[in-house]
Amino acid sequence: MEQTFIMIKPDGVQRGLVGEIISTFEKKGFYLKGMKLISVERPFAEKHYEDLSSKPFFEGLVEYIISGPVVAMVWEGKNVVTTGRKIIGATNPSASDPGTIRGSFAVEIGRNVIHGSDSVESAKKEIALWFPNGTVNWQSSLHPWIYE
Ligand code: IDP
Ligand code: MG
Repeated sequence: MEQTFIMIKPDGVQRGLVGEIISTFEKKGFYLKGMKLISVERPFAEKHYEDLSSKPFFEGLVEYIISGPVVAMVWEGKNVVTTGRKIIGATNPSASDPGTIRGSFAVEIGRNVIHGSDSVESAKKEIALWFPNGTVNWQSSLHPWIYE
């Protein structure tokens, strides 16, 4: 089944939003397949955001991601990449719909609380980068109550 990489950024951790964010994905019916609290070094953050290295905000973005611990997670489920992005909301919280994570909990684009992979391909890349030793293979006993 499809997987996505979700990261609660340092502001989300500092602000005590970890539980609520995990709960949102759990209650939706997605399965947690990997999770760790980790402080990343600058070169790792630069690698994660390498596609944005030419952007004027790149330096600030890297500073932001290394400013404190983050929660890195792998979530699995049908259409989890696209649906995960909908749950997260638009990049700029000013444009994020109410009820989305960014729409509910964030104000500024540079403090937008959470990351989610933007495609199945980048999810695979990001999961390999953040979880080089793989993730946990398990299946919820609730599966038939969520999927027909
Ligand atoms: P995404 O997180 O919604 O996928 P991206 O365009 O991939 O958005 O940008 C990655 C992150 O870089 C954003 O979540 C945000 O924290 C930051 N960012 C994006 N655009 C800007 C900007 O114009 N100014 C400051 N930070 C930005
Ligand atoms: Mg992105």
